[in-house]
Amino acid sequence: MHDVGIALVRQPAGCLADGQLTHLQRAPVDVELAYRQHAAYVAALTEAGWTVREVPDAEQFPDAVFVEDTVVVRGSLAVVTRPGAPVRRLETAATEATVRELGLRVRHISAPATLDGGDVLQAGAAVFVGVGGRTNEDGAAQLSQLLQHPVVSVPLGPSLHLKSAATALPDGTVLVWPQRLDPALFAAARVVPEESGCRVLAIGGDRVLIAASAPRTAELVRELGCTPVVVDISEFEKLEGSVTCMCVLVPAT
Ligand code: CIR
Repeated sequence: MHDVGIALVRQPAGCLADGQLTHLQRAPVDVELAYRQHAAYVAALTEAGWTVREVPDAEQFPDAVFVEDTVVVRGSLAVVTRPGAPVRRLETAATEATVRELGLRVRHISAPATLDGGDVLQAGAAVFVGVGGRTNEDGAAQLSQLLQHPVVSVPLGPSLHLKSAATALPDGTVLVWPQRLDPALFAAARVVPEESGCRVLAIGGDRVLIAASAPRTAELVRELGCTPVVVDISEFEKLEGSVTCMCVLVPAT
């Protein structure tokens, strides 16, 4: 398998079970199982050709494993975020150091703006930003300015992040969970039957990472001509995480 780029990941912390919760009730987390699930998730990325690069110093941050929220990468530019949850803001320092080591240009979202990477959906040339949850209008406007690219603001209903309700297949088709978001917001959309099923991650070629909790969507993805790569991330789902948020893909140019 040829090198398709770098995948940033971050180890789950021993205190993972203390992560932020917004919509779910706290449930017991099996941290040992979480480590194993994370290792299998990383192996799926490696198998797809990604060179895995670990962002260090995760141990003190329960939500550090959800590294996607700390940076938005587009081309050679890395926009270090200002997470909407104040307790997550210190997570960005190690991410910034890592993207600098990779040689990416670094810019920052600055106060009073807030922006979580989980609210930024890049589908083909389009950039959608979910606002009203962790990300505010200032965050969307700053991102647009830093990327020098228009962004489409999407008002969020009761979703943690935009990508809790909509993510994209390799051809740009957006899988939408219609109970949370209007599919008509997107030019090409498919509704999916399961909450976790709208959260897919295109990992190169026709491969699509998808959670084991979304078997019906995995079938749909197959019917649409993609190859579902199924990973069990049950322990991270208890903390409102998904397949999209545990890595940041930096495609080779
Ligand atoms: C949080 O509430 O910040 C974490 N417990 C979950 C973050 C998940 N991130 C994502 O979907 N992008």
